[in-house]
Amino acid sequence: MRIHAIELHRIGMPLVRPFETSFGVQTSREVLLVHVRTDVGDGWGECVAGVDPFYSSEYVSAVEDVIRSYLAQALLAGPIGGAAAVAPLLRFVVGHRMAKAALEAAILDAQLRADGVSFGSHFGATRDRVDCGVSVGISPNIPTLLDEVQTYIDQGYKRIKLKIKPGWDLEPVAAVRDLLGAGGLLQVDANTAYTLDDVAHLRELDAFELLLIEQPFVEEDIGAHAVLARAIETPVCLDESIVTTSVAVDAIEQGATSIVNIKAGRVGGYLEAVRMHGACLTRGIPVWCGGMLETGIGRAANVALAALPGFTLPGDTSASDRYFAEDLTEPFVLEEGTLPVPTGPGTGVTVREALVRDWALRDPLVLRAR
Ligand code: SMG
Ligand code: MG
Repeated sequence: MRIHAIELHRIGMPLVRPFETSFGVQTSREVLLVHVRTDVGDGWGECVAGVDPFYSSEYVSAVEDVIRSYLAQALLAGPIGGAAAVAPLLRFVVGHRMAKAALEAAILDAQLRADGVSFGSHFGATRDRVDCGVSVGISPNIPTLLDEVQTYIDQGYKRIKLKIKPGWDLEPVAAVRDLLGAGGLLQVDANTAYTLDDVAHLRELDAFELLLIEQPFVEEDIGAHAVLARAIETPVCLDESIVTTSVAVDAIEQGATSIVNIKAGRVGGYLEAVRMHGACLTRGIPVWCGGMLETGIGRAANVALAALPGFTLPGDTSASDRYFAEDLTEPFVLEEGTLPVPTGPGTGVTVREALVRDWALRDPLVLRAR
């Protein structure tokens, strides 16, 4: 495959409601899209990096810069062996996995569209619909939180995830457990807001029969999560810490994570995510598909990934209307708590290029071989 051009589009999309986590409040999604033009056709990829380096060290402007300054030329210089060749070609740059993942996704989309193969078949999907959970931000107060959760229950979501932080944990979790009743699937995500000093406090979450607690400590402190996992009954699940398959295997072996949140952007691409799924499946470790407020482009690929057999827990694969009044592709609509796995070639969705233009925050950056 020969890549003629890599176009970087920066789009702003308002969120239907603010999304608050332990590290900040977001009211819009500023997203970087990669459009590749190749000799076999076009492809689109979405970058999961946020506008600020708060969830991860990567952020949109850094992604744009590393693609422009380093990554693009490695792909434009000559013919490449398809999407599988992208990660090896980009290994000379340390880290920057979200940037690499977006490039790989766009190239994979172009390749699979040309081959007439869907992301799901290429990954090894074994289901045609996936169970969906929803991530619920930190609320101004408990009644507002319960109203929001009730809306999602009414819509049919199969699992609720609550964002927590010190000062917003036991009380909201108790209230939502009451609302859901004993059998309702409930989990929490701290986005690194706690430290080992909080172990006794976090142990109090054991009373609420949670599916898991996600990433209580900073990403580098995998050993601290192993300490917590020994001290509490609630399963510990790593998100931010898990940046490669070998890190995942190491964290599993240390007892730091008994469930893994897989996000393709965080691990450098869907192909690495599929490898990570395989490593977890072999070890009997359940996985679920994380989310990064994706537009329909990233959501389509996530739903395909979540259809693999080891994804046994509902993912943060909510419907388009959880975040956006209008999506960049045909919308993903929840049906009985599930979303359909796209079956068309590539991501299987069509990018509404007029919207990409309407919502552009600046002119696209077009990169060609030097
Ligand atoms: O796409 O529904 C989604 C977002 C799910 O909570 C979610 N993601 O740590 O898992 C996580 C967060 C990271 C994004 S916060 C900007
Ligand atoms: Mg998380």
